[in-house]
Amino acid sequence: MLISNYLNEKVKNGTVHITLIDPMKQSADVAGRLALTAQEVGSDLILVVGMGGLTQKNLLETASAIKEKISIPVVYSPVGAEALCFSFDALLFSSLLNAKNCSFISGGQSKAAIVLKRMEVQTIPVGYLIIEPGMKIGEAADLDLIPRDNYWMAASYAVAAELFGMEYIYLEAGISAAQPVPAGMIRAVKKELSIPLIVGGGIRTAVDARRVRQAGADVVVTGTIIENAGYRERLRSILSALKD
Ligand code: 1GP
Repeated sequence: MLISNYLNEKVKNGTVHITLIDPMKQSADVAGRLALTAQEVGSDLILVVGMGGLTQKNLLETASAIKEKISIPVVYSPVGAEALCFSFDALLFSSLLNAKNCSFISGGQSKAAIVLKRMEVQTIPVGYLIIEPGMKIGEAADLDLIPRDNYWMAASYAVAAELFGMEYIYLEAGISAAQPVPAGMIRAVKKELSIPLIVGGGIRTAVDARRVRQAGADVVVTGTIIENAGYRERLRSILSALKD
């Protein structure tokens, strides 16, 4: 299955939900169980992202534990070239466009590019933009950070990414951000784009999810909510706000 076709079809039919799992935050077995819950509740795709200290072993074990349990696609988004694994259905090939450190824009990606092409790995080109506060990734990348009230700056970067040929734009407030990307910014970016918009970071409740969806997000990513007790119900209420 071509994952970009799968995603495009889903986007045509409504808002897509992605559950983000960081292999460093739980054992591989637990990651598999979380992915299964996400699938049962209605998530469309699992995105594996290792935010810090990801090892090859960890990634391989988590990938196989998740793949064993679920049938929805599992996609890997490498932060650098720290660990690679070919058992994912596809790879988000993201460029962090508002980084000042060029290893986040194209340097890290170039280290893996030839191998990915030779192995015929499906890659989905994504223009990734970090919005204030940005959290951990913001600190690591040394950013031209987009302030929460600078809608023009966000839209300008997003349109530049579209013109570069990216298939998706991803507005990221940061893992565990206190608030999601502002609805006004999502609206302003969406208005300028002809490609789908992914929004993530700080989405904790059904109210957040509905706001982000109504502002124009085509794809909504949540991560942290599955790390806490009661995650099945919380995820269920987010999914109902996105899919009703
Ligand atoms: C996906 O970074 C997010 O874009 C995940 O953020 O952990 O805050 O849901 P949360």
